[in-house]
Amino acid sequence: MIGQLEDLLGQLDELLTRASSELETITTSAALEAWDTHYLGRNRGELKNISSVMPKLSKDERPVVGQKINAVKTELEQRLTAKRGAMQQRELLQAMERERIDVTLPGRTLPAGRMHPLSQVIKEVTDIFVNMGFQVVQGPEVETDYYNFQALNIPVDHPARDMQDTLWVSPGEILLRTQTSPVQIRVMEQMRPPVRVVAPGKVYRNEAIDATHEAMFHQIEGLLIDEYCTMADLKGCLERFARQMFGPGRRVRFRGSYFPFTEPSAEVDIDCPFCNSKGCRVCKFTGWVELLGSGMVDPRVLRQVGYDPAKYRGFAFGMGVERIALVKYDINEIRLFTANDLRFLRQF
Ligand code: 2NM
Repeated sequence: MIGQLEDLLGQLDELLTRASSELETITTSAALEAWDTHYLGRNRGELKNISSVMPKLSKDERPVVGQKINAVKTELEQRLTAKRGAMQQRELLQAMERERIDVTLPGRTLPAGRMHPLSQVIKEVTDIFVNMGFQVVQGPEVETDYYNFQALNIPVDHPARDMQDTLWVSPGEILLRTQTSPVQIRVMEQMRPPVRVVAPGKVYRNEAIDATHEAMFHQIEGLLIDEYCTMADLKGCLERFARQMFGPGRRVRFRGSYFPFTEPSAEVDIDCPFCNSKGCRVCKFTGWVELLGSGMVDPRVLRQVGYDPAKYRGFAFGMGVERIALVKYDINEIRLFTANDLRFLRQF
């Protein structure tokens, strides 16, 4: 039937025209996929619906309609592919425009942290001793009575125990170390001479807190043990430390003192770096500033750790880190170190 054939071919032409012009108006990918399903869908697509009449056609008509269907299908598929490409290209350009970065804008400065002034002082001090051959050691902050007192020749009834107002964890047994010397005892127990160590760390005392005293502060203690070691070695070593830390021109004074763990003992002063000994607040008008305590390790301490005092001798020293920092930076309030006020910390 010629009429039916022409009708079918007409429908296919109309479909091509309508689908093509609708495709032109599409702007979203959702609409594009809907269009694809509507016209080219395998299930109920318009083209598929028209194809369903094929079995009813005659042998001669079938190839004519078949070719036409294929031509329309190919044409629509090509247009769809082209449209997809164009839309993807447009979306890419839009995304690039949206995400454009102005590389000429100035960068944002990242906030930079810095070392705490006490950490700086600890590093400076330990570096000086490391350069003289000492190694840095650490130990527990919670100690036993033995390591903190007894091994250091401070017996149970010794007045130093009252002086040092200990913070006890379990009274008479466990305590917060009042100095870093227990670290040195542990080191001597574990190694044979020669020994050259510095032990920086936190120490604790049951103090009345004021501008120059806190319950927690930092100490650096040092210890050298060898077969031949005299007071002259102690003086040379500590004089060298004082001048590297506070300037090559510093005068260094050794003043006789007393510690239970050293004999003889000496305190080391430097001429006041703020007034050159003319007298000021830092040196309390004495011209001298106290730097550290020191002495030749008492033979009783050596014997306690199993060293033969007839063969070995050594010197030891200890300094308060906060004290050194207060002098070095001319600060009059120790609590600033733990207040975490950035206006203070940023000055170092
Ligand atoms: C000081 C002063 C003098 C000292 C002694 C020892 C040890 F463990 F070897 F006996 N360590 N630290 C010492 C000596 C500490 O601080 C003012």
